[in-house]
Amino acid sequence: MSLILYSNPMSRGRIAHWMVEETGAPYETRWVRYGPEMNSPDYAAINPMRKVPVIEHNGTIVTECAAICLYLADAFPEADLAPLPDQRAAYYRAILFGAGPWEQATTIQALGVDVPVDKSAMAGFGDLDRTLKTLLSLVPKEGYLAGPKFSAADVYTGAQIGWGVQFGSIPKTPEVEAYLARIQSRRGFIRSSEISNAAGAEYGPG
Ligand SMILES: N[C@@H](CCC(=O)N[C@@H](CS)C(=O)NCC(=O)O)C(=O)O
Repeated sequence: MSLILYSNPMSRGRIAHWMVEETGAPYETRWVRYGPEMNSPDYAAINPMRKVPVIEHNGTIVTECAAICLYLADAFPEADLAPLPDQRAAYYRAILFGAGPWEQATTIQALGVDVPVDKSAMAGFGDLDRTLKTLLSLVPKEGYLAGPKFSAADVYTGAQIGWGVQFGSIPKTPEVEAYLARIQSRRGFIRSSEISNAAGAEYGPG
């Protein structure tokens, strides 16, 4: 069994790193520096997007944080990171809402681009206000995004919620705060954050 994580400590790779830790499987981390290393032909052969993260599991390459989380949950069923297949409605919705509408809305906001009101029907996320309200409606009072058990949805979309609070795009309501405390007290989150924080100075954007 081989599991390799290609990441940068100052990147969305932290999501994949947390997920890898949650599987409990042994893995190797290969830090990839921004700039020439990420744009090299060798790395482009691994991910033609020239971005991190990537995982390589027994020779199979998976890119895209959301796909990595979904893939690892299925590849390591013993880690119990996905609901049963017939109980995955909230699980898929939470992950794909985070990867689609929420990512788009926050990217557009960070770039300072305004979607004209008469064009919001064309935008998958509609508008930021609607997307934020919908995301907040997914945050449970108790338990987790996909039900009573922690799952890959809490890694992927939970990480997005954590960053949203950190960078001010999501309000720190009591529910959000309590939810983040539940997921961020996990050993996998703490360990992956410690490893990335320690590597940040050497491999971060500088
Ligand atoms: N959709 C991708 C986004 C990955 C991404 O944008 N990664 C950034 C770091 S957070 C990156 O590698 N940027 C380097 C570059 O584009 O040169 C995912 O979810 O994995």
